[in-house]
Amino acid sequence: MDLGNKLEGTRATIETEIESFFSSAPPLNNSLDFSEQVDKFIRRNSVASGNGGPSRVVCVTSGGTTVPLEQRCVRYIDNFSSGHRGAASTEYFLKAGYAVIFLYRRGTCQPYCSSLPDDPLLECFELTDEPNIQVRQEHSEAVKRAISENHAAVVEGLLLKLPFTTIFEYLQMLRMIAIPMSNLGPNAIFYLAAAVSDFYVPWQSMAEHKIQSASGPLNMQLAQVPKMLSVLRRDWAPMAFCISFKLETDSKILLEKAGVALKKYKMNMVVANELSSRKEEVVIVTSDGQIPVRRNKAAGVDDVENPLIQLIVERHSAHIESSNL
Ligand code: 9Z3
Repeated sequence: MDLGNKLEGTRATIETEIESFFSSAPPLNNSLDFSEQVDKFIRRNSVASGNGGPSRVVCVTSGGTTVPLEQRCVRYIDNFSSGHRGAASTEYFLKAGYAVIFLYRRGTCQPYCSSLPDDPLLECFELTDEPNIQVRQEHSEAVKRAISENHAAVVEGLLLKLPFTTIFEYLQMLRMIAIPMSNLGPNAIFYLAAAVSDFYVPWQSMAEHKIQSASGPLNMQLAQVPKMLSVLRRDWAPMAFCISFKLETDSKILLEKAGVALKKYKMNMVVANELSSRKEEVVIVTSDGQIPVRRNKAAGVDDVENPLIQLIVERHSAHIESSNL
């Protein structure tokens, strides 16, 4: 078999796996409503922006996907991600003039909430003369800022928040966002910070009811989740600026694996991060080299997402210019 035929064969296998993933996944509960919201948001943000320039829209994915072990799910496998990266990045993209589709795991960090106490509702408010409540003095500035910034973004139609839980929901939603976003051509960004499951139990081979412990030790075979990055790039949104993330716990293999992902999935950038240092440093891997990006408290840069998004915005501008030549 020559190389051309072999590549064709691999591509056909991946396509079959992807097709079977989607056709066997439990359908989204509210898929019509979801599509309408997404289409409306993209249409609204595809007209020229206030400064006359083209509107830019970014889909930020955030948080980890779950893999249910039972159809009536009692147990699931989870993927680590607090959602901090996605939430903070969303704030910086909004600040840079982007409209943001924030596809996030239910219950993970939200934009503008990082300065609130961990348990915002109970910690932020106090009872005054019943039935009134008020924001506690010590939290009032942070709460006011969070409410007004979030409100402004939502009311101006620049922030659309869409929650997922399972790998089935996440990938169906990503596809339903990516296809209409392709109308934005090079003005669209995919910033794929969600921690996506690599292995799953196909719906049709999953137990319907709670797996019984009386049956003894559990043996399960997990199937591989088909890699959607290649179809995202090739079929769903071919002109978009695509940024994926590579997470490892072993720093020795991190950059090499990020480089492989960059080429294999034809990403514009891969952001490489190690679990323990992810809040301090990331390395942006591109076809013309590696750029370390660090949090630098001394220089007043309080998180790594601030310089990261600045750099992405610059590179995205260059991508738009070169696509328009
Ligand atoms: C990341 O690497 C994110 O930066 C983190 C952010 C999940 C580490 P936190 O949410 O952490 O702020 O707590 N996300 C991508 C992880 C991932 O699943 N990447 C896949 C891989 O490494 C490629 S799509 O194979």
